[in-house]
Amino acid sequence: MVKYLNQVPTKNAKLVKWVEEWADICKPEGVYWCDGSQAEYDRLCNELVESGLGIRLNPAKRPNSLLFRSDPSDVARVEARTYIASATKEDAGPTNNWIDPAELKKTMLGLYDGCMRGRIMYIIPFSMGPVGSPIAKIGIEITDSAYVVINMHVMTRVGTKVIDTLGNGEFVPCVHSVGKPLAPGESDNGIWPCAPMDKKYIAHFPETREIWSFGSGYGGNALLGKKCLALRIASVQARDEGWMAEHMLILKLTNPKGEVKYVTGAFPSACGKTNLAMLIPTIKDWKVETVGDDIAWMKFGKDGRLYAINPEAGFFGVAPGTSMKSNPNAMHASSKDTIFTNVALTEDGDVWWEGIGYPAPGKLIDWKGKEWDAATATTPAAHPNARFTARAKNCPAIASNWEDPAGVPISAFLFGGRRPSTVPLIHQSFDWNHGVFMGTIVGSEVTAAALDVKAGTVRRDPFAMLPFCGYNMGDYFRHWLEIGTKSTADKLPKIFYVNWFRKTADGKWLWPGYGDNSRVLKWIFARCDNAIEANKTQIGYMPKVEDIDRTGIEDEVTVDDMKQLLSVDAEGWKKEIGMIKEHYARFGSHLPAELNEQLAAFEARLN
Ligand code: O2Y
Ligand code: MN
Repeated sequence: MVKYLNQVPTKNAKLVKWVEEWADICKPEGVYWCDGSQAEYDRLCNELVESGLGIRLNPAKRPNSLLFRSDPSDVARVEARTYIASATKEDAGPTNNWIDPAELKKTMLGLYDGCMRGRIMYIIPFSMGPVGSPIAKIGIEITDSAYVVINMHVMTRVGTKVIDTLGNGEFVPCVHSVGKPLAPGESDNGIWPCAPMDKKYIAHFPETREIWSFGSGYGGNALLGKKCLALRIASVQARDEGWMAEHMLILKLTNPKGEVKYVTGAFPSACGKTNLAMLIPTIKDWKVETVGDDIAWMKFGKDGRLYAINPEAGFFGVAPGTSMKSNPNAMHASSKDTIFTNVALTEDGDVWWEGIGYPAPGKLIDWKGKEWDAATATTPAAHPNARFTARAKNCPAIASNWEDPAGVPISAFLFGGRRPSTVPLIHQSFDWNHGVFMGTIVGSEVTAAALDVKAGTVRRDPFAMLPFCGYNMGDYFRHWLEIGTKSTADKLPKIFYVNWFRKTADGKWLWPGYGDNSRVLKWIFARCDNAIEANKTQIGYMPKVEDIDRTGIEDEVTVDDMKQLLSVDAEGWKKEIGMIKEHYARFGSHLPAELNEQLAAFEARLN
């Protein structure tokens, strides 16, 4: 018999039955339906602080903000424990971990049995996207973690309004447990609950659109609306329904005349995606505003253009490296109402991390809860994947129309990676299929010897979707090609490849990056209007040196630097061809013929 702690807010019989079935399996102390209110958020924050899991930061420094420290085994997404349990291994493709869904469900049901003993089962109704938007989707997450509930409050739209919109409709069922039942009288005692690594599972069942997560309380493993629903499951829905679920930022670009264009961008991790989404232009009278920093859902409008929404409501940003120089808007967004995880605590109750832009103010408590002194420390004070969970509405750069339920019309797609050599600052595809080819070869150069790969090797991350595509990536390439047949070239976004990370032969950065990336966005804006000529090269259309606005940085970036940044490194690309062939070989018969044609044509242009 289910013990409800508050009133069941829905008459959706399928939803109530599903919740009661899971309550029977997980055996929580009680079941609580989240209403998404501020009062609920505040109460859960207070309970988390009283339980010793959360630390309330000094309200004079960080109003309404908490700090959490996770278990050292539970600090990031775990790709090795993330599964696409589709009907066949071929459906998951060569880039995903696959397990037979029946076998995985059997294993996980064994783990879920009684896993919530001594805990509350929270039911979180959430909308990915503005509630009621035709592009949005509703999920229901069951979790035994109050930390997950408060993070979902920030990252998604939660509560009664979602239940009302759902009515008797369909939802994506998401089940999460930290995997640490409590014995009678036992409590967490301020220790982050989770299960050992070999018991952690982040499982996706694409055919039934289900998500089951067990054993981790951290980020993408536990906040199931983000990577699990909005990318892995949504990518499958998008394939089946003719739309796009992409790992892309969305920015709004306004020129000095007040004309607006929207741009999305897919970049592998550690390429400054959040920084680009929030950049402050260094060129006069240009404005960049943020619509989203991580995920874009795009559908065709009646006019044949692609319209994007940001399915999220907050930012789950990496703290280390975020500073008033690299991203002032993220610093402001996280100045209040923020949940910090695995950053360091200062003596006066504020937070600190490596790369925050000023030295540690005295002694700290590090992310493991130990005393930390910059003078003697041998380990970082904040975990490198420490995070801030901040509300989008607290970001000064958030666009006034970021929640438009119709979405915003997209003029350009950007792809990019960290490429110290070969790839120029910017080039534009000849057409849609050539742009898709560019997306398939996205990647970053691996430099760290410790990663057990040859330095200079490019780690491919097609469309920055490698860990997030819920089906065979070869078929996902096909889906991109098909999207290009659904509209006309004048309506489809133009496709660009950018590289902010080009270095000289002696290892110096050629491009200043950050706010100066607006100079490249200015060229993109003009190209979208067909308002500027470009050089046609073997790799695509490229700017003339004088067409990248260097006003104010002429000394820092010389004409010679620009020539290097905008040159075609034919020898480098010839070497790249071999690597692309190896990369494509992984997809076997699932690789669309059009991409081999693009590759052959590229090779011919280079010779
Ligand atoms: O490590 C995690 O759980 C978070 S991963 C993440 C968070 C925000 C945005 N993007 C990512 C990512 O891995 O792409
Ligand atoms: Mn991401």
